[in-house]
Amino acid sequence: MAENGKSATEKVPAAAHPLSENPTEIASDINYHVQFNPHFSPFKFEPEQAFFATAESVRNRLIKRWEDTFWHFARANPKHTYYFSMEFLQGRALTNAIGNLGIENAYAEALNKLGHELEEIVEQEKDAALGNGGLGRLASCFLDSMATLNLPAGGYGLRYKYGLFKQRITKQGQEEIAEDWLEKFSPWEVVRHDLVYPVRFFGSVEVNPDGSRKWVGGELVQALAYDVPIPGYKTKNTISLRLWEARARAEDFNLFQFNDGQYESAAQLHSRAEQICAVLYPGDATEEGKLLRLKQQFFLCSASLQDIISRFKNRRGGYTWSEFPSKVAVQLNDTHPTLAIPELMRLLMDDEGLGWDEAWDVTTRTIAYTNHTVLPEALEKWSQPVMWKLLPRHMEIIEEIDKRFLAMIKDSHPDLEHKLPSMRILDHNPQKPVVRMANLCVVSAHTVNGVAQLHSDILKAELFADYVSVWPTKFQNKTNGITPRRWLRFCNPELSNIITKWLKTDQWVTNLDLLSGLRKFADDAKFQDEWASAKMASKHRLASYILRVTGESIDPNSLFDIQVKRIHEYKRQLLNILGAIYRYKKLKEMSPEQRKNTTSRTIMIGGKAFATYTNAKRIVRLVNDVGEVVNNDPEVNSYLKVVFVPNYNVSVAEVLIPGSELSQHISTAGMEASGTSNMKFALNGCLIIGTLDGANVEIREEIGEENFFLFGARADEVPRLRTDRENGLFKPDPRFEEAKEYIRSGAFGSYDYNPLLDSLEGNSGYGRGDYFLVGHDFPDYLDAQARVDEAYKDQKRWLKMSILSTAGCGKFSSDRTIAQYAKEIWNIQECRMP
Ligand code: HBZ
Repeated sequence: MAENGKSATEKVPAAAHPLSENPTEIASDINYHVQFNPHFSPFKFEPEQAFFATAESVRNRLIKRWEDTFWHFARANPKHTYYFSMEFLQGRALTNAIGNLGIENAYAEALNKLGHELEEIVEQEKDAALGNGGLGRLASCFLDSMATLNLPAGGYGLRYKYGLFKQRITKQGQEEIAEDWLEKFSPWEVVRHDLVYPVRFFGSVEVNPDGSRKWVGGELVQALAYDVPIPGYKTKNTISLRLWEARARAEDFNLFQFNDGQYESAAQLHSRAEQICAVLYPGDATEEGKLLRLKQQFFLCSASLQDIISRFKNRRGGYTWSEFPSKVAVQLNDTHPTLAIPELMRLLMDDEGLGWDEAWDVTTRTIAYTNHTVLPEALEKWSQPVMWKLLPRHMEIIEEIDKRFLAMIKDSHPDLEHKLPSMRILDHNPQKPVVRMANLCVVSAHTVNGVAQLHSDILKAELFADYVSVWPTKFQNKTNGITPRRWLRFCNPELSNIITKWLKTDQWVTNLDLLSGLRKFADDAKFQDEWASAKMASKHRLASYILRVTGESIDPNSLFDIQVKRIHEYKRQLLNILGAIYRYKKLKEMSPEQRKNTTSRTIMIGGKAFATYTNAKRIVRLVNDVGEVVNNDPEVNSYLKVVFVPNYNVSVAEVLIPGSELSQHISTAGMEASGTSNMKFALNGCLIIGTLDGANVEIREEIGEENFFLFGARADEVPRLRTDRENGLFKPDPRFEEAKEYIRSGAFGSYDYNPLLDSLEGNSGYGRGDYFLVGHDFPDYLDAQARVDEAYKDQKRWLKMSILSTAGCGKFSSDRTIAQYAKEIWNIQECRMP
């Protein structure tokens, strides 16, 4: 900021900004970008060129609001939240930006004048897939809500060159291809050449003459800021997602070696810096892979904290460190950014000269932690030797936190002393000494939250139970939410228009509770008709999409049944496909007359399997193999189709969800922390078949149990069922055996599915014993599916259930979630631009 607190653009009257909403002027602005901001050869104005020029034109509008928001926050000087996340699954930005600015029609008309269709131009944009699943998409929904609620808040992440891989389906199943979202460039990001911070790795710790300690030597890389604007809906507030890129310094390029012909070693430090932001989740089977992941996490934490501290020190009116927590809130999106804890301690003590107690007070009042999983294999544990090597000073600090925690428990909670081996941060197991990141978070954060009520209850009763008596008020629940802008208003314009028409207001877009006003029309024949046509329009769009990407033609009059999410055994895509196999077998056994009485279904399954997760990849292949047989079976294929939707990502979801009628959220109870696609589907009038898991529980409460197809064991029954099974007490249902046997018979090709089927057999053992209870829940699942078939035959009843699903989704707006974080964890207030 300049000394008088004004920006350069405030002092000098800005040149006329191309902010007109007149389509002719917008068209000329787009033309201007084609001509004077060229990225392609002249005279080319294909959809791709039109996309980049349109995006740049839209971005310029955002830049003005963005800068104004920045100065508004700087002047008002409110407390600010920083959301630290290794993932942001932003998807495409164009529709969202013009939608939030309320200028869709003007841009559509402008593009028409230039010979293009907006719908087609929008499709040119590559998804920013800097995330892997629910956790990353949640972060992006949260940014949208923070901006819309005018909160002083923003996100920090990494600018991965290759985001989540692109999935190609071949006869062998899934193939991974690098996703080069930056192949050309991103029209949305702005590089801040003035925001560069040094980040160090390795080295050693030295003692200063006064006894204080400092971290010296090692490898130095630079973090360079790239900002992405996040516009709020119907507000001028535009906040930032700041993504760091790792760079080596020019002086690290060894010119001497290069001139000597040693090209690779000359650029060694450059290539090591580039590795840091090369890919999201590099494989971590090797030691190098683990080290790289840890480097990524530290790089995010260190750069972001240096940036926050620099802003804090430069703010108006000076500062004292004890005030820091009343100006800064840091939210850790799972344990991936846990190193923010020792890094903040280090910066405060070693760079700013605070003592331990003062630094600890500031750190613990600043940082809060969200847990997204109870799966033991997903709870991060870093090897102590690796940590000592990469971050020696941080390990000293972590040791001290651990030591003080032990002393505190021995002193004030002696009854818990026997629990210390599992409660403490450092696990000194001589075979495998590790740092338990979740424990470090629980000990250091002022608040720990789960992401749905059931999940938060499980955290308190199981995973973090021992800590509850130490800090009874530390644990909270914040049920996840989704942004109604992207996930209804923009992805489903037909349904949105009907909702606005019948509610006589579009205020539901920012006050989703208003959807409950639709309940009174649930039986209205006219309303049901309109609802059905909107659904049909989306089903047609989905059918064309499926035809385009798979070559499979599906019937919009069949029931569209969808399960899309990361492929994981606990999410039980296997239960779904076994159900489909059983259905196919029964259809084959029926007479043509009997088949006519069945409900025709199109089962769509999509999702990516982590490259090294073998069973998940077998599931992908099985779905494809089943589809190959079923879809080409003329006896049956007008009653059943099974389609694997390739390369599931945010923009594919935006086509699938509006066209869905039934969606499957069928995880083993207690294992899905929340789920968020369940909310997206229900919001779009799709019925759910599901277990009592994660947010399903609350969705069912909100929309009414009669509108939810429930089945399966409950979370509190799961441990007993597993023990029963270990004791040989499980009696499989014959239908389950029949479905598995059908696969073994070779009905779906010769690929060896035994390793996958074996996981469902036996009573215990690694990869055996049906840990996820597919066999136990199978009969109940089939019964629930039979109830679905019956319900679908009565379209009036089905439409009513569909309307009531949407009407009950008010609670699941991320605006509600973020308002709760703001009030109950961050203590921040809105700061709206006039
Ligand atoms: O976070 C998901 C949960 O599985 C889901 O239930 C919840 O709705 C969502 C948002 O709260 N968790 C993830 O997506 N987790 C990861 O993607 C992940 C990534 C890297 C890891 C571990 C987990 O090392």
